[in-house]
Amino acid sequence: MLQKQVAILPVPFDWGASRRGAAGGPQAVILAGLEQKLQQLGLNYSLHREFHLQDPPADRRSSKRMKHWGRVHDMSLAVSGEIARLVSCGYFPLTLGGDHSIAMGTIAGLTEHKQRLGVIWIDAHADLNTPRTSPSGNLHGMSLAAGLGHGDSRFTRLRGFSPKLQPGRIVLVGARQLDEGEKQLIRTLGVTCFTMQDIDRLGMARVMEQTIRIASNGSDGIHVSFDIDCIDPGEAPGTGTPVRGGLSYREAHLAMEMLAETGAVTSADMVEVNPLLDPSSGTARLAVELIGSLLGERIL
Ligand code: Z70
Ligand code: MN
Ligand code: MN
Ligand code: MN
Repeated sequence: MLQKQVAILPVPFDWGASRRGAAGGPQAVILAGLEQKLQQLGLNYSLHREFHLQDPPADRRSSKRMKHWGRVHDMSLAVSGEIARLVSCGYFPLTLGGDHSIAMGTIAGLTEHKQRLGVIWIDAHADLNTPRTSPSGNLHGMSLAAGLGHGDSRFTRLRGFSPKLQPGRIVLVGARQLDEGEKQLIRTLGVTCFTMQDIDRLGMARVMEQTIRIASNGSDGIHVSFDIDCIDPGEAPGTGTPVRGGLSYREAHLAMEMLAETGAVTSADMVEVNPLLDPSSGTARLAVELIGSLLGERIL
């Protein structure tokens, strides 16, 4: 069972994506019963509602290749500072997005203290674009690349250092929609990527055994960055870029349970929950359940 106190950090931000709405993710996940879940599990937690983002109504810093980069930059800096503080106080930071650009902030804050962080990126996408390769200019598709030192220096050098991550300790799980530049970066850097095809062939259990071995090899912590669009849209419709052929409910829970059993996970993001696209709030409830499994909930 998790020893540390969980610090829930809501980051209601969606300027990194093409559709609005993921900014409602933190509130949706909290309303769907996140606190009750942590209480059931007997975990100590704190909800950091006092953390507020400055988001000026007229911030025009934006370009075709990096849309709304000004807002994304200010958010990343604020999130990274708060995450660095939470880590130094000994918390397990649980960041609620928001779109996946918020991970630039969490990774920058975490790696200020952990220079050998393993990262497990569970996502239909790789988020390994750079401003040069991105077909969309959306920064939520560039967050993992930035952590690895690829992209615009305003993001790669957040908090003054780059690269923040080593490719040998990064594992992607559930990928099924990759852009050309992302495929190239995966190959040239040697990042491990378990696609949906790998999961079909090997089964989720073997994929996760290998994932955990790779991410924890010589690492000083494991960060799980969970994009809800990894799940099949039939199960999780409330997300901005649904892609068919995703993880089943059971595969996703198994992955989280196996991660919990390692006792090596030190932080997590839950991102891209968009309540506007799922009025039934089933997607937010699923996010709560999956967080429960990641934090040690067991069937028996
Ligand atoms: C595409 C891009 C993306 C999340 C979509 C999509 C990126 N590769 N990431 N949804 N979470 O625009 O870069
Ligand atoms: Mn700025
Ligand atoms: Mn993503
Ligand atoms: Mn995604």
